Amino acid sequence: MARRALITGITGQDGSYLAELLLEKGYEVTGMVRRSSTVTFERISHIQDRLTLVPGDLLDEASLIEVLRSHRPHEVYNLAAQSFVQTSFGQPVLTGETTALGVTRLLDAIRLVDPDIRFYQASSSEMFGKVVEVPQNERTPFYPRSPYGVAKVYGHWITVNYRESYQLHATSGILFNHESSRRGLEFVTRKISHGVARIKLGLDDELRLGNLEAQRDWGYAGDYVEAMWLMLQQDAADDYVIATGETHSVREFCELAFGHVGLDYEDFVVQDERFFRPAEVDLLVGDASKARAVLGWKPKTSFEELVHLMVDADLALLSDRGRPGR
Ligand code: NAP
Ligand code: F7E
Repeated sequence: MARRALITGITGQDGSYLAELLLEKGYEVTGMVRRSSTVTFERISHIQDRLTLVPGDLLDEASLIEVLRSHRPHEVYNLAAQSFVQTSFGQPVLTGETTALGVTRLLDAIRLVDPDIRFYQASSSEMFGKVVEVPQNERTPFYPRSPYGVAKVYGHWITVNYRESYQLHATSGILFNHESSRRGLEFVTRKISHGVARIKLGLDDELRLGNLEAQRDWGYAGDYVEAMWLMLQQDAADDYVIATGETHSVREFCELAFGHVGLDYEDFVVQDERFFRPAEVDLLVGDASKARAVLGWKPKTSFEELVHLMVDADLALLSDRGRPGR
């Protein structure tokens, strides 16, 4: 019998890669999608006929219970969230309702419908925020710097709490930034790769950004969804950091991305106050040695390869040759 998986957030970047991976592994994949006035299936349109899409929303517990009752998944991957840090400053309550309390609603639905379900929570390096040690591992204390980060800390601890209180197989994957050609246009990496392509093709003549000195541990989303799956195949649920172990600044990302098409970023990048945050996360770099030892996971895509694949994909997209790429 095929294993059944439910993915919340299937229309997002990670949801689309995870759905591809689980289909390859022979899973029956159900994706929960929320109501919207326009179609949001662009990232999954190439696999849509192999998926079952069901309505539901992390803000509505009854819808979660109904999805679990009617599809009876063995594994639930909770990828849905209000995931943009900048928006969380302007919409802190919505962010808390979705990204924090949404996790409890889903865990409670699992407890009621089928406590044998294995659960994955999409936790984040944003929980480390103003870091208290470098690099960050599973034991590093949290110090979030945005309503998003605060909400993810809640999501992390409620996952641990349901594991310990009700013996659920509930795992928290603490993933550092991971990117791809399917990244939302508002996140800095995609904003840069898309901006570079627009400038190269003569569609724009500048790129407005915020803090160029922020440093992140950037990996490739396709590599990271494999870690999510591996976590749910372990006998015992646990917490894992997933990262490359390298850190680079936004400035370095710009330098490589513009350089890839023969341009100098300093000729095009303009700093704009609008893109600075009330509180910043200056430096993130993860230590994924536990994931390597226990899961046998390591990243396959280098920083340079990531930057190049994103710029190439946006050039192809804007030159009208675009496909859902890697
Ligand atoms: P994303 O592209 O922003 O996708 C977010 C998904 O959540 C979308 O499918 C969105 O649906 C859905 N969603 C939002 N609010 C919802 C609600 N109330 N009910 C149901 N679904 C809702 O995010 P991502 O980059 O794939 O990230 C996946 C998860 O990992 C998120 O939880 C994120 O916070 C976390 N995370 C991401 C990273 C990263 O670097 N990418 C790192 C660590 C953790 P619509 O299409 O309808 O908007
Ligand atoms: O910002 C700086 C910005 O929005 C990265 C989410 O997936 O990863 C993501 O959160 C850095 C920040 O991602 C612009 O100030 C400069 O320091 O791409 P970002 P994020 O905030 O790190 C974590 C792990 C998550 O969990 C989140 O869901 O880049 N930056 N100039 C800019 N950022 C943006 N967005 N736009 C700019 O113009």
